[in-house]
Amino acid sequence: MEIDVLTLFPRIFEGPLDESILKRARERGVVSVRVHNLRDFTHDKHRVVDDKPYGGGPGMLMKPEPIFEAVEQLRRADSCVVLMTPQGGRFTQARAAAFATRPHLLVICGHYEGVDERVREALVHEEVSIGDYVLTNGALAAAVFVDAVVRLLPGVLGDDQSAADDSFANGLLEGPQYTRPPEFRGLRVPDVLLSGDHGAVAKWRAEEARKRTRQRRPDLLEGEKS
Ligand code: JD8
Repeated sequence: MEIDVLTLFPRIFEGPLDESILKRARERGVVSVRVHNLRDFTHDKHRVVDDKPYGGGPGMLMKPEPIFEAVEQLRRADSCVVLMTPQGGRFTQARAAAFATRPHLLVICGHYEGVDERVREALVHEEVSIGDYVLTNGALAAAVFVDAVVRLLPGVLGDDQSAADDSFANGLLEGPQYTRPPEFRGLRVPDVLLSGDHGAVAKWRAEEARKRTRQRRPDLLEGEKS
């Protein structure tokens, strides 16, 4: 997969993308991520990327020209152009899996109060919000988006951390998990996990996952009526 990201703050990406699983995926050539500074697509002396909203109001908008210039230069016939915005549909595991099948993602990070509407009308295929809280701009949202999509690409996760087991992939939260020692400060690991009985362990985990999901995220159980 190839991913191009357009932002006014390229450095926000460099940290997250250069660590751990994403770093390995890039080194292995599973994904190629290029981060572009939108200012590099201006032509004026002061490299201006924002302007005042018509009709008045607080703050500034991203002006259309640099975004059009960048997208027209970077997009291909098979691109999916994504805009990070609080007005987008909620990003879910199912949407991450759908994006993971695309050969090329071109991700536009909003900044300031947002982007000129003609960017949406003419360039954007999908608008995505990562959740119902307010961020200062779209760059961190885009880093979250890229992380969630890339880890689903074939060959990124090892067998021992397969994406199929994830919370949300199976629609349930993970239950309690323990590692050694069997007793720590008087707190014991449940006997069933030490029993060596794989059937009993699987049954216990399934029950605990369901219990935790019912208590904390009953919305995830909607439609199967518990
Ligand atoms: C893009 C500008 C900030 C938006 C004034 C301060 C996503 N889940 C999410 N929450 N917030 C964003 C997001 C916020 C953004 C931009 C994404 C561009 N801002 C502005 C309008 C109101 N604030 C997001 N994805």
